[in-house]
Amino acid sequence: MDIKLLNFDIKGDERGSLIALEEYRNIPFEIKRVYYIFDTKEGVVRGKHAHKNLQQVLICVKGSCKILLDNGKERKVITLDSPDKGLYIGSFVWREMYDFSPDCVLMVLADKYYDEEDYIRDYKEFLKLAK
Ligand code: T46
Repeated sequence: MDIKLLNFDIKGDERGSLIALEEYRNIPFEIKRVYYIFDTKEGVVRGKHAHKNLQQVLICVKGSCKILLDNGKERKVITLDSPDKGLYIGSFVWREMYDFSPDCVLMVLADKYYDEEDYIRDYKEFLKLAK
């Protein structure tokens, strides 16, 4: 499955903590877009799609959530619960985000601008394309 867990260095001192994200250093691509998901309501499941050609890194900068990942052959669940953890997701990986804590802020870095044409939103279609 085209996923990878990333661990970011925390620059901490007596004032608190800081994490820096840099393209081609600790983020393995050029960063074209950043978005964040917050205020997610209880019981909500987001995502439920895959991408044809998109690399992303998901970071829970506050709170926690779970990510179900599926490449058509196997499924994994990753918990994101710390701002020093990143989840890299490549193309043709179905993802569902759920179990959001009320304070969750899920930040996502992407290597492409938003393009609705890149989404595979039908699971049966995904299974055909992921073969
Ligand atoms: C992904 C997971 C992790 C934009 O206008 N620009 C954007 O860059 C994005 C990401 C979304 N939108 C609009 C499209 C929809 O009207 O925002 C609305 C919500 O998007 P969506 O339903 O796709 O959100 P999620 O949380 O289901 O999925 C998002 C990303 O779309 C997706 O690429 O991998 O987060």
